[in-house]
Amino acid sequence: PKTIFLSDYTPYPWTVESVNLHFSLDPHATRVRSVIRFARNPAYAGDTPDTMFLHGEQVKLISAQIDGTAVDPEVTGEGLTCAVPAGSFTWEAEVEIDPANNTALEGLYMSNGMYCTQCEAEGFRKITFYPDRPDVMSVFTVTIDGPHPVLLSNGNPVKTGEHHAEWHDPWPKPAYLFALVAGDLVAHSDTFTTMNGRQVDLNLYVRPGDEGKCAFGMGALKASMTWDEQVYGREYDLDLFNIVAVDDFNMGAMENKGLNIFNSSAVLASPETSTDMNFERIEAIIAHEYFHNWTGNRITCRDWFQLCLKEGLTVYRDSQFTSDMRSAPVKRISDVIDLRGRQFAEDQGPLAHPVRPESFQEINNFYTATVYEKGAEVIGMLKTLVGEDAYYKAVELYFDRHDGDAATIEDWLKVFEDTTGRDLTQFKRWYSQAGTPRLSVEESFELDTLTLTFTQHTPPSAATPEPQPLVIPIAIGLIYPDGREALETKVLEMTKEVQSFRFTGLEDRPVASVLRGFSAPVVLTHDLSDADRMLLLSADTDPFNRWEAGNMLARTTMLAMIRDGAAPDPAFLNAIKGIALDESLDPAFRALMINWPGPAELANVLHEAGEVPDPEQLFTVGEQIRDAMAETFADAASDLYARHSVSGAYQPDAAQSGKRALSNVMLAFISRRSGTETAQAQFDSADNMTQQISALSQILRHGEDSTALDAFYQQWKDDRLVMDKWFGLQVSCAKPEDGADTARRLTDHPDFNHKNPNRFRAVFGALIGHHAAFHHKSGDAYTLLADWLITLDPLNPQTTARMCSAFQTWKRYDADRQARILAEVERILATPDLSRDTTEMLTRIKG
Ligand code: B3K
Ligand code: ZN
Repeated sequence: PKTIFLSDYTPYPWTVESVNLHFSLDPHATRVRSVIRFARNPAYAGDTPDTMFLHGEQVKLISAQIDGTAVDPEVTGEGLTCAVPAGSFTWEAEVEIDPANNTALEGLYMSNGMYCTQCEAEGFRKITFYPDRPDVMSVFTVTIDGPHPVLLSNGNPVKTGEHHAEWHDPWPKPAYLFALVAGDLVAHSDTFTTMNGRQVDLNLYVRPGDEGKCAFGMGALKASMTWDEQVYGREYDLDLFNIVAVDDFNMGAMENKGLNIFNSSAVLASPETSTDMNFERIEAIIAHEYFHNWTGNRITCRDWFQLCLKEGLTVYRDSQFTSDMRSAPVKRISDVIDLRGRQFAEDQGPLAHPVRPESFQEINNFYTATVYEKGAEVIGMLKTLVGEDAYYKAVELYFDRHDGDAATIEDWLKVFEDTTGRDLTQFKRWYSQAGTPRLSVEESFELDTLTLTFTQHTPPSAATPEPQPLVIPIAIGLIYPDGREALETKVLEMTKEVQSFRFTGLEDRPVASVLRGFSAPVVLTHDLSDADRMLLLSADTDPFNRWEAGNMLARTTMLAMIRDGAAPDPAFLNAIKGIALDESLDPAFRALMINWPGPAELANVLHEAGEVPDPEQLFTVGEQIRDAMAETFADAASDLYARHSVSGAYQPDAAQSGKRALSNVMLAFISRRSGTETAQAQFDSADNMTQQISALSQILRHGEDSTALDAFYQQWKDDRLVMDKWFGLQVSCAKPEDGADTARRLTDHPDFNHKNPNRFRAVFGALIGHHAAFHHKSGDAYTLLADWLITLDPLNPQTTARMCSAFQTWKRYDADRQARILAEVERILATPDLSRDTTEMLTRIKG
């Protein structure tokens, strides 16, 4: 396969002035006619070539003309090359495609009888011949003839009717933002009046039967539109905003201009079928896709290496939105847990790559936690460094200066340099260096002065063999032993490899609260005593570091159990209990405080310390902790459970879901000690999915029979999204030694369908997420996953390649597990005609 390099970028020799597309829909023989107006690109250095290349894959060329004269281009598997005139010209072509056989779910495909598209990153070339690159932007007019009542494309409707529709999108866009939908759909409609008084029609299109699952998503959309006006001054720019829900989708959702397409799991919600976590995720994804209208669509990316320009910024914006809509500390803590779980694993293993990668074979493999989540952290650091006011000024300049552009990270940083006068050359290393920086701090105290000496070090990786020092914003505060704050949050700016900061005029030696709010995505080593951590746990004014103090104590406790079989310290367990009982604290925050590090995090910590994690032992220690917690809460769990049960109508808001989170942790303790009676009662009386499934999971873990599981199946067998939960939960709740068998048995179930990514991920995502089951010493889970990846690859390379990352941590484990994983990786790689996607992932993972 060919490797593409950032350094090889050259502009396309032509601009595209307009695109007209006509679709005649047919399951196996859709005809696409295109009329594309090309002109010479003044930004192209050198002579315009006399042949033109257009991307095209799996499209059958029926006829082609240039300026009305038939031409006969040379067509390969990647596209076509055709002689062209020197000046402007019009390209016309007719092609045929086969949406019904498109199982890759990229380009135009079918899902339950409806037509839909997914073009990002390079799917438009499966629809027709085109310069399918993000820096080629054009105005699209689309007509559709089809058998369906609802026919949609981007922009504003010119004519809509049954069986024929015409759409015009006035905003120039790259082809990856093109979308088309046709189906028997029903709309949940509303309107929004923008800050300048323009009325926008909003529709959420769903399959008949799903109408009752639209209200929440619509509310989230309107809240997002208001928020983006108020916080970023961004107004919506079309008369219409459509969202369509589809059941077969490779990821969460897609920000196509004016026609967002969503995985139904990322938009459909009702109290009976969706959990609190589902609601929160849906709200965030709707916001994310909506925010892309400015950060992604109005300003797009020059090339795919700049992906973080739109994704990092848009993730940052959606996290701000969630913080504003819900609890900011809870959102921050959850984001950091997620970052450490997914992004750190990636950045510390063979798949490590910079936030802005410098080469790739298959761009779909780079929609990663590093590009998205670390990309968002980099924006957060920039904001911390320049301050809130300068941040919003710079972003405003970005919108003014680059509206309509296909921009770069250089453009993005330049608006900050121009706004603040800062030189961001060193800061830019966050975009170009792979690897998680390690930050350590040494303290010394003399008279009234505390000196903190920081050392930074980024381990070299294949992607970045010689890392240089980064600019690290370190937010710190100081707490006196009596709990008073000696210094409010202050941001230190570290630029050197080793750097000291002094704090004078102190009454007493304080405890330093370092990296407040997790102000940089680093691994921090700070040798605080347990007593100091206990002080921060009880008195830190920064909620993130309060949680972090507990998390570090929990880690220390579990590591001591793993290394020397020590018992957990009752004083610490009781401190956690004290926090859980503190009614002045947000229940959601308390639920997070009771949470212990999971096996994947511990495996990572052990690996960092040069030790080999034993998944079986990690599982046992986790069980011991849960037993010890259940004992500690023996006299409090029932009361806490009852006190935080929610009465009245279900609301998916932060207040109610926090209560349910806390009470369901108590339910777990109760079930562990006293059996499943309480869980069964909750299951029987539940009027919402959060309560029902929390109860079911306790029954599966601690109960005897499968009555509840079967009842759940009977109740929900016609609801795909709920059935995904039914599949996943059985794997998550299985004993480690039964995990692979449970998953295998579920793949034989008549409702299992590997072509549906949600169902495939329900089973295998749960298996991969069940650390002790996935890494069971038999190696069964490795083999089962590999078998199914081999089966899925020819059908859906994108989802297959993504699931391969389950193997990325293989080097952490013992020789036997390493050999087993490697054998499976080799076996997959040896499969004839393996996709470029999967080949690239596994080759990188092997290292
Ligand atoms: N931009 C899309 C992701 C497309 C992934 C293509 N493999 C969704 C998002 O980030 O909003
Ligand atoms: Zn995005």
